Amino acid sequence: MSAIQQLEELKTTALAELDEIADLRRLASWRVRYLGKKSRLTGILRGLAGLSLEEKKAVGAAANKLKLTLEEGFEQWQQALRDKRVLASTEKEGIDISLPGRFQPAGRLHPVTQVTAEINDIFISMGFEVVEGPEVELDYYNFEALNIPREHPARDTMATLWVDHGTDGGQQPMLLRTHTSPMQIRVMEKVPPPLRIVVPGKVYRYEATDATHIPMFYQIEGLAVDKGITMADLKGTLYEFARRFFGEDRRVRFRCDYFPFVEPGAEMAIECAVCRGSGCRLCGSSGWIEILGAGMVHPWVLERVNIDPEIYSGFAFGMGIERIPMLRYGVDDIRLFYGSDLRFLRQF
Ligand code: 2U9
Repeated sequence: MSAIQQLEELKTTALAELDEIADLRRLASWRVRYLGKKSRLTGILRGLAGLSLEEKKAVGAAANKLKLTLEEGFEQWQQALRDKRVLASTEKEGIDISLPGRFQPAGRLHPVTQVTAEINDIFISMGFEVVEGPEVELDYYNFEALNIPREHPARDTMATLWVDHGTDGGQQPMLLRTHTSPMQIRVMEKVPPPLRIVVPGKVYRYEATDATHIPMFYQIEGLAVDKGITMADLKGTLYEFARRFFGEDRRVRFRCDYFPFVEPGAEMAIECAVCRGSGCRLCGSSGWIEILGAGMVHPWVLERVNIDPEIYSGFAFGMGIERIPMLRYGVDDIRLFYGSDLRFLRQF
């Protein structure tokens, strides 16, 4: 029998046998028998060396073709047997694999978290570092060190939530911070200038709740202290922030304001996106929306943390965070952010 005939016969018997196999163990021994090192096929392929060039070509091609056919047959049969085994076991266990899976909803970042990260990134790109601090604070850091002494009228406007046990072991009243500024004091006490930091975080006020007021909200404040810092640096930094966050074409307005911890103090407003300055309901017909307060750090504040105001100066700013997504997305009630209504939160 010629080698070609032998290969033909091998194909017929191997495939007929494969057809009869019903389990994976027998399939494995079939593979050894027909494709293994000691199989007829391997023998024929090894014997090619002794054949004439003509025969080598013909037999070689036929043997390789058969090898491929058998390998494919093996793979297909193996898959079929595996599928059968899965089906049999799911049937036995009563599992319906045609049922659709349970929906796993993907989480997302809260809109206030998203906006905070965006604001942080803008200031990081301008050389600021992000720091965070305690929410339960000493009276000293929240008021005293910020030039707000006990008898100062600003204490009345800062509706404060005092912590019940009230002291840090007897001396100091404690409170929920009314702004993130106490952290800037803590940093200045420890780190010598030059300093550039932003402090995002929760702040608390004892206030009645309505569409624009809640007892806990987020703030981000910034502080830069160095030699030769001027109001021009403050304006340049905040203009750049406004351009990056609200867009190139938004006009910005600076006006004087008063805060006990800065001198001079200022407020920054952006042009109203709805009316572009002509006046509407959103901006209270002024055409401008106030977004932050700022100023040059009061020399008394610097002195208290042992930074010489004759050598160093600094600027600071602060803004409420929720107002920003409210303006951007046209949300008219701040309470929606904390109502845990997923129909609202999923939109961001
Ligand atoms: C230090 C010195 C100065 C931070 C400042 C404001 C002005 C301000 C308000 C905006 C809306 C708070 O969320 S809000 O109610 N903040 O207007 N914040 S200057 O000045 C500082 C901070 C720390 C040591």
